[in-house]
Amino acid sequence: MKVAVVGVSGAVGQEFLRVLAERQFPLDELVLFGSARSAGTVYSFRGKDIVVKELQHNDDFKDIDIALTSAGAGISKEYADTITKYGAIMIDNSSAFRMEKDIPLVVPEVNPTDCANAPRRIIANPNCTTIQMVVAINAIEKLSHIKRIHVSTYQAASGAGATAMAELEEQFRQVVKGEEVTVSKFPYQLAMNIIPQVDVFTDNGYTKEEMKMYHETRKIMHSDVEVSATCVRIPVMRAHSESIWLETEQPVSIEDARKAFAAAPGVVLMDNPAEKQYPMPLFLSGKDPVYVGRVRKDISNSNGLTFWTVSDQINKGAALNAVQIAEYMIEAGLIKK
Ligand code: 2RA
Repeated sequence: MKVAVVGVSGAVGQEFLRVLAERQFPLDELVLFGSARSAGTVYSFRGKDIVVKELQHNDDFKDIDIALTSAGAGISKEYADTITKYGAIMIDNSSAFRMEKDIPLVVPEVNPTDCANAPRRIIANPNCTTIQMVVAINAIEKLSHIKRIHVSTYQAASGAGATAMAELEEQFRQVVKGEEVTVSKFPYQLAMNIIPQVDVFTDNGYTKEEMKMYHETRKIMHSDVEVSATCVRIPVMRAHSESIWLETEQPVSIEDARKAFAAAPGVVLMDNPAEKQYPMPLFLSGKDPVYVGRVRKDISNSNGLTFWTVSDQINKGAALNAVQIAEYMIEAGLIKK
């Protein structure tokens, strides 16, 4: 099994290396691709040094079985044919193909069998906020169909990349020293602040990030669920948090909801308010699961349920989900080992 990572120098690209090694992914050879700037960089994988190759339109992907790509939508669109034309399966973390009708958008805990319908040999990895939410709400959907969701996200700096994480750290240092704060990756200073904008605004007043949660959730869940999101950037490094309110067709008891969360694949229930036990990003960065807490019935709607989730944006929100798609496809015989 020959695997390629495209965009290896980015935060998600580096997380691919960590996840592939940690999960002892069944690969015989790993090939790393990057921009002209990162070509020549050496990364170590399973004790072996691998030199980054410049991504080019050539036959470098001839013997590749799986390509994990996270280099931005433009690169994914430009290189999709070059990557897949010899038969490689491209699992793409960018937003390039997520809403294409003939490209499955997959969260393995929710809709793994969609991988079987990939005529272009491309599988799209959903947006981090969508992955986190659908892993959690899938537990409730199994109890009663979810008709409506309101979600507020509290998104870490990592979503804007490694340089954004470094900038937030620098901003905190500058604030402490009383220096002028550097602002470049975000619209405003993020340290000691929150910014109610992630990505650009669309005509309806929602941002592209918020509309991703609407469209992607409906595609993954094969559902007519109505989703209204407010996506907010907060001064946290790596893990996203989400406050989710949902309305189901039939009432769901708090006991049944908790039981469903506790049994749900990819979910850890962390819900003991009396002991101040609930998910917090500071302590859950780097972990695999989606953590769920603050589960309660909506006091204003007998079919309403509300809860809180935390999950690592770079791990389950990107690299881990993509690798789990590859693992599923191997297990299901959709990719030959
Ligand atoms: C963000 N979800 O958090 C977006 C892109 N990763 O910025």
